[in-house]
Amino acid sequence: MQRQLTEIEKHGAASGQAGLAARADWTIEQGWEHYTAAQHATWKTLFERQTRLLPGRACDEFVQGMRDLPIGAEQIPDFRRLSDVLMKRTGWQVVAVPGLVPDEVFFEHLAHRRFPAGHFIRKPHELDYLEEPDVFHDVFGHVPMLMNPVIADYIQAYGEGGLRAQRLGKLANLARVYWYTVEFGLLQQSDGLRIYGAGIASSYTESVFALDDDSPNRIRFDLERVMRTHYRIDDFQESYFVIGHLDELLELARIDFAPFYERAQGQPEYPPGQVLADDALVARGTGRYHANKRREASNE
Ligand code: HBI
Ligand code: FE
Repeated sequence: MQRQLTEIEKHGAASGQAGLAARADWTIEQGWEHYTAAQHATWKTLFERQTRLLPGRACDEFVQGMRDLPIGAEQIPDFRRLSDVLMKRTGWQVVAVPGLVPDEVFFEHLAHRRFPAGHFIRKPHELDYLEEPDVFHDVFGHVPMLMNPVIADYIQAYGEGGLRAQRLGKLANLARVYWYTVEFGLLQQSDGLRIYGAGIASSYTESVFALDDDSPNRIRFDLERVMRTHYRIDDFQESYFVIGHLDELLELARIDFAPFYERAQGQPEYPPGQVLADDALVARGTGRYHANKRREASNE
């Protein structure tokens, strides 16, 4: 949690400017009027290349959600306008935050159908990867899926489950489920494998890697397995978990995770790239991409 606090402090400090002091729930004004032409231009660059890439890669629900929202190339979206449309569809709102917020603040928002979105946009030299959620990741990646009633309920349930998991000391287990579904999930559609995770959908390079590269494992989603699997925040995932239908998430939103936490307790945990004997494999990866990275790192 050390890294996260550092990010929070950084953004807390950054948001201190221009009268954007955080409230108790960490929300701030988006300050839409204050975006510069250069910031809108960064959005446009990201929007256009991602919009060219995603047909045939993003799942149908993502495409539909995007189509129905006031999200376009020319400007960073105004959260008030997004919320008007979302509220009517699934009862969600988008609220502005300075960046990462503390876990319990994040869960509290989600449990009340408020999606905290970073109000800042990445710098032109970090178009391809940043660890903190900015407005492009949060709005382009997450908001279209929040137009879908299943995802809408699932993410609310995650917020409620997060508060419970914290009390039980099981946050690490729950966070992995969020990571491998909401952030990096793949969906097996009848016409092929598709992206539904926001971390992939908002990343140009990972949208290609997750679907086309032969390096990562693609493994059928299994709740207890995922709870025990570490993930990477610094690079592409070594394994992606595949659901057969979005309704599987509805099931996850309904069940009590406590017995799964019980079962995972004291069981071994797995590094991100490991394949297990009883995994249902969609595709076993070569592991080449990350093996090369590790080799380069050890030669330095
Ligand atoms: N804050 N703004 C923001 N966005 C996130 O995705 C986020 C966060 N705080 C905590 C957090 N995610 C995760 O570490 C929890 O889901 C466990
Ligand atoms: Fe995210």
